[in-house]
Amino acid sequence: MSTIERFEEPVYVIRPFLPPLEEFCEGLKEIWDNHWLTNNGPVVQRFGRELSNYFETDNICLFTNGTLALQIGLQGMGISGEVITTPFTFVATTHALFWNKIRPVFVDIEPDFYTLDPEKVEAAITPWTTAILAVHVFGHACKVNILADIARRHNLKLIYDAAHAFGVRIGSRSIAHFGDMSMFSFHATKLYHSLEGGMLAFQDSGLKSVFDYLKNFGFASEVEVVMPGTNAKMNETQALMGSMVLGYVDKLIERRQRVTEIYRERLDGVPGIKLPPALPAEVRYNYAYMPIEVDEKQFGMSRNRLHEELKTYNIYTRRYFYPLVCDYSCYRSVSVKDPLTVARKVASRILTLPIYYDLPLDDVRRICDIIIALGSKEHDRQGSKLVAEA
Ligand code: T4K
Repeated sequence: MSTIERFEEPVYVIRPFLPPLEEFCEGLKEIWDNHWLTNNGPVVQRFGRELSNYFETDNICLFTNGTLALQIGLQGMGISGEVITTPFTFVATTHALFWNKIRPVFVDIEPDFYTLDPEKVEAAITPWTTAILAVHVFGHACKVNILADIARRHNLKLIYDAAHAFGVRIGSRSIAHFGDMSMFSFHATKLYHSLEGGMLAFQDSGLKSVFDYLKNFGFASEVEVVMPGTNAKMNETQALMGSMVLGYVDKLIERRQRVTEIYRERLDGVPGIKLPPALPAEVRYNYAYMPIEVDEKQFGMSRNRLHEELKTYNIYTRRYFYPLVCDYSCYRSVSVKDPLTVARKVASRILTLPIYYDLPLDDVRRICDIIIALGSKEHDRQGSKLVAEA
């Protein structure tokens, strides 16, 4: 263990990709020249067209962040009553429901990819259910066909929190084309970002004007406000960054794939470390996160201890997503009927490892070696303790 050195600089779970500064400064000149900073300026409009091309649909709408996008999306679609959703997500998924006075009905996830378990979804439908809000967590595509079938049979809207799923494709189509609506986050911590930002992609083109009103105070003209909207507009600087990062996104995904391969090669077979299985062949993955599960008994130490021990090596992993959303104090009063057996187990074991574009591949190997050594050291320690006790 002593031979593996601590990282001199902190290694965080992510590090945002930034285009060359000169490129960004060059782009800023246009904004300076325009003296147009927000409120659907020319850079936002151009960025919208670029994203339409990327996602192969005109039915998109840009926002200042993903949370407001989802909140407004739910409101614009008129979702109410109960919505079946996952507790294994970032808290913003549930917050968006609550801001719309919608009751979340938490059901379990499936153990391989941590997405909503369709069987549990179907069992939780009541006369008050209006929609399913599923999350492509870590960029893992949900079981889109099965969920679509359930939604169709029960006349429910199918909405995806696709915050992690930029660049994911299923077969020949972008993941944005599945379900009635999908929300993408362009937050700095995402593989693709616009500093902060969010986007809705939707099937019903009639929703476009509703979302546009809702994100801009409901203004239809200088003298007409048609609905009580809010302010959730993307600004020109966000759009500039988003536009630039879009030019690199294939490279970013490619590089993350390489990082993931090294993690998988190195950690596969390590006792007590579980990696997600390969995704179905028709899914083009984006390598958004690098989740592992830690089995305390087999690995030798708990997930929480590994998380702490890694900090002593200057490695800052994250326990995405622990605690489950329903266990946060603000949601503890929500009645949860499903025992959430899988979600609870996963939340107690999950650890997301550093993954980002400029993470040197040797650093990835070193992170793996440190994890492996920590587990073996603990096994040795426990072994000696057992021998001593005997
Ligand atoms: N739905 C889902 C499923 C989501 O995951 C999210 C957001 C949303 C909805 C909402 O979308 P947005 O409204 O955010 O667009 C982070 C992000 O803030 C959040 O966007 C993201 N999910 C969530 C999974 O992760 P934190 O609280 O973990 O972030 P923070 O500040 O601790 O950053 C994580 C690490 O990243 C830090 O340890 C250091 C590094 N970092 C962070 C920032 C902001 C940098 O190196 N540079 C930076 O600029 O929530």
